Amino acid sequence: MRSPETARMRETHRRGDLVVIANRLPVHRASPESPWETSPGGLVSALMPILRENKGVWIGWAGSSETDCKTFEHDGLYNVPIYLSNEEVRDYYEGFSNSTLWPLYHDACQTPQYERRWWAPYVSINQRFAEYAANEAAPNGHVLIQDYHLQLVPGMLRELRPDVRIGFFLHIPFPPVELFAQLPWRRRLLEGMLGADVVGFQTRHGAQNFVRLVNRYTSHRGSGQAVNVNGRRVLAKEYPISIDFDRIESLANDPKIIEHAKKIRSDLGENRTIMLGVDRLDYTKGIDQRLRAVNEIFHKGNYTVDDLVLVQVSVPSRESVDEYIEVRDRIEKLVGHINGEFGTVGAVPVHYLRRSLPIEELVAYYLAADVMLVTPFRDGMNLVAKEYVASRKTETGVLVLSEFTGSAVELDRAVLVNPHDIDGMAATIETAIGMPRQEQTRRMRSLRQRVRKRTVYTWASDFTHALDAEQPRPSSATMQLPIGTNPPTS
Ligand code: GDG
Repeated sequence: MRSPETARMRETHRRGDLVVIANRLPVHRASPESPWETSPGGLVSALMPILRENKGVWIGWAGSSETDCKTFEHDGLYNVPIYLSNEEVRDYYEGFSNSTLWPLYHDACQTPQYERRWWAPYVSINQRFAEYAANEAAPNGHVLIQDYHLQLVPGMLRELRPDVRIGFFLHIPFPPVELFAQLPWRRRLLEGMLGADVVGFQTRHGAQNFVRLVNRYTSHRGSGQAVNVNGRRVLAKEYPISIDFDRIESLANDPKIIEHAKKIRSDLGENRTIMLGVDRLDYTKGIDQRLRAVNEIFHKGNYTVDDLVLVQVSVPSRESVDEYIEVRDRIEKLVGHINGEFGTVGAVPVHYLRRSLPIEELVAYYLAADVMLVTPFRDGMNLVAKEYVASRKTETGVLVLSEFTGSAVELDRAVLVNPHDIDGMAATIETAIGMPRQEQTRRMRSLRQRVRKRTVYTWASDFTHALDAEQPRPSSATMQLPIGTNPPTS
């Protein structure tokens, strides 16, 4: 039963008109006694603004240390935590989501593991999320399901609640037929996604791959952006995600942050060119190749440690997955190698910060950086690239961007690189370092126009409008869940 407090909050907030389901809640806390804090990360950065405005509900896992699953409000948003046991985290999250799907969808840049024992937990956790959502969504409400961890939820939720509008958005790339075909569970995943009214991707390529795969591996037929699922139309389309441009720009205008940026510059050396990398510590982000390219630049000898410095901010991520431990070791060895070889007493070529920084500090680094290095092997979008651009009100600075990011589609005036080509990348970074001010401005002005024009608000409004535009669902009232399946929400 709901507590009177929960019922009151639900009434005042018109709770459940917009429900977001994601693997993680958008908040975390150090211990059950500590206060909740908003978490960093692309998904959270992208969705918080719309939810705050719509007083939404967010359903997600609260993290391993949270066993007491009660609904709570934080920062204007209802959080509905889902409990996962240690074994479920191992199999559904670290296993199927992050050791099968994540590497496969990122061009198999690490070998995907196809462990049969991870599939059943993936199915049952998806079912749990679907049941929570069925319980939380208001009649005819909107449910936005996020990302690769939850690809079966659209189909499962449609079974439970045919009245709600279901949107599914994939934040990571959707792979081409030849790669997806490897998956032993390919048909089930495609059919799960087809439970949505709108299936959104970061790029047109992703949407096209999806329709091709549906035609090849399911009994349904699609053409262009539409798939016919037993007479129901499913829209498969690109909705490139973005950032809150005004928020980043106003941080970049904040005198305290500008002061902080000046301090960073004077600490690092006024005459040095500052290069910056900001990433989750993930093997897809190409941090090791970036370091190899920087190593190559110092080797070539056109620049010394007195001319050039790289600040690499790496936010720890998925630290219990083996491949993440390995990439961290590789990166830390490379940093040690470069600093050992090219550093002097009092100056090192690479400053490596393995921690999450407050957004204000991050923007101070964006302001201080002359050259921003965003070099993933594959990335759904990459919001860091867009945040750098939004911070550069002076229209100076150079964005070096991997052509394998979703952002490269819109940000084609960046300096594009192939992260697999270390020599090419080193040469291109040297060009960026030496780029005349006029050329920097020409490019940055155009990049800023692009990012300003399509913000996270545009993304949210395009996606939810598409959801509204799809044919109306049968107007039945909320379906009752079978007795015994109602999850404990309060
Ligand atoms: C996935 C997809 C897609 C980073 N360090 C700190 C910090 N961040 C924030 C950045 C940015 C976000 O995290 C990172 O976003 P990305 O887009 O680069 O990457 P993923 O986390 O991999 O996100 C990606 C995204 O979803 C959205 O759809 O673009 O392709 O992989 O907003 O600012 N924030 C703070 N401190 C840090 O140290 N506060």
